[in-house]
Amino acid sequence: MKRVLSIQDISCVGKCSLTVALPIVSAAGVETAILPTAVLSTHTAFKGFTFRDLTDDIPEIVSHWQQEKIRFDGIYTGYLGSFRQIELVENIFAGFDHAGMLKFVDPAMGDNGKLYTGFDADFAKRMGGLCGKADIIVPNFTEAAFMLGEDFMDGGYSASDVKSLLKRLCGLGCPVAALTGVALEPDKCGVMAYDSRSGEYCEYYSEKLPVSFHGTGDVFASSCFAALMREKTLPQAFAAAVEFTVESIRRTIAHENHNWYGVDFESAIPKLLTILND
Ligand code: PXL
Repeated sequence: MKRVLSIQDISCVGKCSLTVALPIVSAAGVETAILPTAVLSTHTAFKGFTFRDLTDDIPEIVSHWQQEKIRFDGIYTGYLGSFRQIELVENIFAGFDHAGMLKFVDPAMGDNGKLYTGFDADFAKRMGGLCGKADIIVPNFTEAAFMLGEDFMDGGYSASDVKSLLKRLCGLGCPVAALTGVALEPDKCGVMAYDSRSGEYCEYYSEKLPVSFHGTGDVFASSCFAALMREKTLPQAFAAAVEFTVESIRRTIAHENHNWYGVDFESAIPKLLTILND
């Protein structure tokens, strides 16, 4: 069985980051070690959340793993809370790297043209530096714009606008960049990616639902990463992740009193497994 590491916060309530990554990647049949970077009472869209920073624990945890000669087949990072945490993640990438270890970075920092509470433009640029050390990155348009220091493309973009944005994202240094939340037609939404090694683009779209929920980026990233660890190709992984994310949103809005803070990915897990076992 493959063993991977996911580095992000624990938002105790909120269905994002590790409470999404751990169940999804584990259910996919991949051993999932975690490195929690902070413990929050909820994610940052709630008011009055608590935040316990765990940055100072990270070096000791990592050095214990190194003593134990723990090896990871992939590392998936999501929400990171500070410049120092980004630097520590870069050290972890370098310290555990070996041929074939997949470094997957979701620069989870914002959505709908805005950065989440606590982040600013300098932090986004620094996250762009981490993206340069990844094998694959999966930003949305907001994160892409802030990392590149560009204006947010709020709809009205063409396929060639997205293609050139993807090339600029690969210019950060990663061989593959995938942009999420791409909607080139009114009722379709999905992902477009560029592999700078082959010069090829790939894309996958599904139904665009007229709602927006927190945590969908984490559901997408976790399932995409899990699919890649299950040896799926990039196009297969994007298809699996888009369909799983859309199914999770569909199931959420089917409940009359659904959560506002996260999606019902749990009951969609059997669907993900069917896709992955195909
Ligand atoms: O879903 C991304 C995410 C992760 N972690 C925390 C967040 C968010 C989004 O708001 O607040 C703490």
